[in-house]
Parts: sequence; C-alpha cells; structure tokens
Amino acid sequence: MADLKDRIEGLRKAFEAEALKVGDAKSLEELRTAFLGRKKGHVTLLFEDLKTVPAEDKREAGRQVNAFKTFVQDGLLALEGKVRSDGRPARAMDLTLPGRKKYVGAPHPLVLFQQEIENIFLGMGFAIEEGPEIETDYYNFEALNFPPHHPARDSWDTLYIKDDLLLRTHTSPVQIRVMEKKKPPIRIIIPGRVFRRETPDPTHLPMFMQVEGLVVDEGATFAHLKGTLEYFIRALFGEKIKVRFRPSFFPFTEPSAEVDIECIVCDGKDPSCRVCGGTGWKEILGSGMVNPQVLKNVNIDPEKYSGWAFGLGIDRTAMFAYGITEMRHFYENDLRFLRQFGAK
Ligand code: 2NL
Repeated sequence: MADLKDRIEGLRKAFEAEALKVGDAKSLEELRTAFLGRKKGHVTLLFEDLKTVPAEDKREAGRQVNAFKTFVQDGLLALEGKVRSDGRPARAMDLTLPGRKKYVGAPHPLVLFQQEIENIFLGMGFAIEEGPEIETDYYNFEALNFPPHHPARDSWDTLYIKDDLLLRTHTSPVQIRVMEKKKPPIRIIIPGRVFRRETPDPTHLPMFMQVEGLVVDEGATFAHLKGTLEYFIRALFGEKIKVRFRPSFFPFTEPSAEVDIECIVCDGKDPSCRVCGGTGWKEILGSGMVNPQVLKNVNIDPEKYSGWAFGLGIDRTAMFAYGITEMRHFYENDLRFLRQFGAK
C-alpha cells in the first residue's frame, strides 16, 4: 500500500512537471498518451497493478488510483483550454466579432393600455387611487350592498384565504375605503389586479386587471355618467365609434347600465365573428348610479349627494383593441408577443 501511494505521488509530480511544458496540441496529446494511453499509460498500469493488491487493501488502493485518474483528466482538460489544434493560445481576442447586444426592458402591453386609460381620465380631472389586493368580506361585498350569504356573491367566484379574508374580486373595495376617508366631491379611478375562481381559457384567467371609476358629488346624474363614458370611449377607440347603453343589474348601482361598442374586429359585418359572436356589438363597461345604501354605508348622506360608477376589464378591452384572441399571451412573457408592443 505504502508502495502504491509513493508511486502515485511520484507520478503526480511528474504530471505537473510535464504539464508546465505543454504549449501546443502535439505535446498535450503526448502527455495524454503517457498517462492515459491504453497499453502503457501510467494510470492504465496502476489499474493493472491493482489486481495484485491483497483483498483487504483493495478498496483503499482503488480509491487512490481513481482519484489520481480524475486528477490527470482534470489537468488535461484545463490544458485543452490553453492550446488549440492550430497551436495558437485559445484566449486570443477575435476583434472581428460583433459586439453583444444589450436588451433593455420595455413597458408591458397591459401597462401601456392602462396608462392610456389613466391619461384620458386624468385629463378630465380624475385622481388615481390604489388599495390592497387582500380584502375582508365587508369591503369586497357587504359595504357594496351584497347581503350576507346572498346568492349574488356566487357569481363573483371568490377565492378565499380564510373565513373573512379573500382576494378582491373587483377594485370596488378601494372606492369604499376612499369614501370612508374623504368627503365629496370625489372623482377617482382605481386600476389594479383582481382575482376570481376561474379555470383558465382564452378569455378567462383567475387573475386579471380592472379599472373602476367613481364620482360622488352634489347633483351628479346619469347624464354625467353617459357623457363621461362616451367621451372616454371615443378618446380610446376614435370619434366615430358607435356606442349604446343597455339596462343591467348590479347590487351596488341602481339603475345600472352596460355599455356596448360596435365590433371593430368585423365592423359588425361578420355573422360568425369570433369576437362579437355575430351581434355586431361588444360589451366593454358596466356602470350605474351608486346605490344610496352604499353611500349610507360610508356615512355619505344620499339626500345631499349622489354618485355614479363604472368598471371595465383592462385585459378584455386590450384584447378587443388589439385583436388578440388569447388572454394568456399577456402573462406568458413570450418575447415574440411582447416585441409587437415595443419590447426589443
Ligand atoms: C363590470 C361592472 C361596475 C361599479 C363597477 C361601483 C363601485 C362602488 C359603488 C358602485 Cl364603490 N359601483 N363600481 C359599478 C358598476 C359596474 O363594474 O362589469 N366590471 C367589469
């Protein structure tokens, strides 16, 4: 055993000395053959000699020979990096190579679209507010006039964290929080992420973006709602777009209306249009006069003040505006998609 150890030590020194002299591919190959050559390589001979080592020493001897083989292989690999087949050192600089392109970030298409919406409302004197994504039942439902256990809650497909803690299903709770703190006049929009228990498909995701708006003032009327939303839609989709208001229902507004615009994908002309289903119209907004009960819940006197509000899905509307038929594109960060919106 001691004998084998000494031999390996001697070979290690010899390898190190020879390695220093390697300057080209030929001398590297010679060194490889001297140590790993299949017939007379030093390492190969060590393995041959293992056969004569007594059984009780075999394990330790084998370990040492294997360790030496690894040492030689690593050494040869390192030398390979220093020489090339043409004998020139590998680290020569190639001054003809083009420079590396640096990629810089770009705003996400949904961020750009959200900013477009924000700028239209900022121009009309609205302020932007934000609030928590985790909410209590009170702010997400009860203050908005959803009675406890009322079936209307079911259609909001809520994701619960525990009994009284949930992921907000709309940004309305932020409006409740603002009305609790500030006195009218209030003119705000609230963009943000909202969450619903949905199975993902091309037009539904468990997380998406919404912007809601709220005006509370003395003498705020449905005419203001109509005029403001029409102005907004024309600023976003162009002066000529057709707009219609349809009666609807929400627990937090009365009366309520949904807003449709003419289908810009088929111009209202394709009976089998995938986007408008052949109706020629696309729903883009829900809206209504704030239910007086909601004002009472935040201690605003409904005899003195009235309010109107609206909600719109940012993802859905961006899909419509850009003719995208798959919502998941917005969240997969595929550069082939993002580059179409300015990412490099
Ligand atoms: C939709 C419908 C809407 C509101 C949101 C609202 C908020 C408060 C009081 C009253 Cl605090 N209303 N928000 C009103 C009507 C519709 O959204 O379809 N969203 C995508």
